[in-house]
Amino acid sequence: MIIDKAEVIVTSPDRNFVTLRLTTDDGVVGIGDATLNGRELAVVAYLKEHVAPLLLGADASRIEDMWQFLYRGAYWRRGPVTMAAIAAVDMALWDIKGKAAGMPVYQLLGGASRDGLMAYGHASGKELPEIFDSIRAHQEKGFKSIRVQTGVPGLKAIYGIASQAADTGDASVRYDHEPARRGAKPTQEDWDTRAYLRHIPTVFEAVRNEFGPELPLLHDGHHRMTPLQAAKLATSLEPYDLFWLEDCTPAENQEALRLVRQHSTTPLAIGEIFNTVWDYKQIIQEQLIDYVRSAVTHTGGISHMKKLMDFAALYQIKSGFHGPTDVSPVGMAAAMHLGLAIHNFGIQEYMQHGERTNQVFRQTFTWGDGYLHPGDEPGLGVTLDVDEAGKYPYEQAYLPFNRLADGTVHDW
Ligand code: GCO
Ligand code: MG
Repeated sequence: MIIDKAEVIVTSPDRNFVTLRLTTDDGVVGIGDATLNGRELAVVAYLKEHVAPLLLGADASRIEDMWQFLYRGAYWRRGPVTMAAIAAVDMALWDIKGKAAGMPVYQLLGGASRDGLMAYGHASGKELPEIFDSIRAHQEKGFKSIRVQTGVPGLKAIYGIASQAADTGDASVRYDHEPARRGAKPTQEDWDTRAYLRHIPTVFEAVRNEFGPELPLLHDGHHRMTPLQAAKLATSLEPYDLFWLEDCTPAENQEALRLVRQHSTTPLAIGEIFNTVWDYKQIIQEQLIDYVRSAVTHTGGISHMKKLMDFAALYQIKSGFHGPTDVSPVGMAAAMHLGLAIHNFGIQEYMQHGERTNQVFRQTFTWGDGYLHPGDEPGLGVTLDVDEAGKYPYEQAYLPFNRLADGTVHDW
C-alpha cells in the first residue's frame, strides 16, 4: 500500500473539475475531488508542485497521519486552496482503503445510520409562474424538499436563477451548471437588498399557498445581508416555515449571527465557504446555526468533516452538505458516504450533474423517491474515465460578481 503515482487531472465536461488520482504499488487506485470553482488552477499547482512529491513513497493506509502531515507540515494553515488539496488526498486515501477492504467507505465510517439521504433540488424562476413550474418539475423528478430562488423586480440578473436549460432532455427542469461562466472576465450582476427584502416574503407566501404546508422549502441568501437585514428577512419568512435560510450574512463574522438568532426562529444553515472546524467554533458552541453547509471537498475531506460533525452533534446541529454542480461526482460521493454514516445527518443538496460529467465520472449512487444512496461498491464508488476526461480541456471560468446601482461592489 505504498503510493507510487499521484496524478492531477483537470477536465471540463460541463464545467471545470480537478481530480487527484493516486495509485499504490499493488495497483489500487483512489480518487479525490479538489475543485475550487473559479480558482481551479491554484489547487492544481498546490497539488502538483507541493503535495504530489510528498505523497510518492508514502503509506496509503495512514489516512489520519497524512492529514496531519499535510496540514501541520505546511506550517501555513487553513484557506480554500490548502484545504481543497488536503481534502482530495484524504478522499483518495479513503477510496483506496475501501477498495483494499472490499467495503464501501460508509461501512468503514461505522456503517449506515439510515436507509437513504433526503436530498433537496434547486427550483428557480424570474417570476411566480416559472417558479411554480420549476417546483413541479422537481417534484416529478422525485424531490421531496426544494430550494426556491426568485428574481427580484428591477434587478436584471441575480444569483440562483437558472440561465441555461439542462442537457437532461427535460427542458422544464433548468439547472445552472455554471455559475462559473466560461470567459476571460467575470460577468457582472446587480443587487438591491431593500428590493430583495420586500419581494421575498411575497414569493414564499405564494409558494406556500400553491403547494401547501408540508413541502420542505429552503432559501439561499448567499452572504448578501447585514446582520440586521438578515434578522428582518428571517423574521418575515417565519410564517412560511422554512426548512432553512442559508448564508444570511457573510458569516466570517461569526458573532453577527447572534442578532439574527435573537430575532427569529427560522433555522439557519451556514458554511459552504468555510474550510475548517475552527471557522465554526463559535457558531456551533453558541448554537447560532442549525445546519453545517460545508462541502467535503472544501473542508479538508472526510476525516476533518467527520470531526466537525461529531462536534456539531454535541449541540444538536445537523449536516446540510454543499452539493452544487461545482462539487464533482467524487466530492458528492464522499458527502453521501459520510452523510449515511453519521447520526446527525440533516439533508443533502443535490443539484445534479450534466450528462457529459456523468460520462467522465462513472458513478454507482442511486437516486429515487427523494433519497440518495452512495451504493455498495468498495471505496467511494466513482471511477474517472481518463480518456473521456481528456476530451474536455480546462477552460477559464469565473463566478459572477455584484455591483450596486452606484457601482459599489457587493457580495454575490
Ligand atoms: C449553493 C451554493 C452554490 C455556490 C457555488 C459557488 O448553495 O449551492 O451557494 O450555488 O454559489 O457553489 O461556486
Ligand atoms: Mg449556498
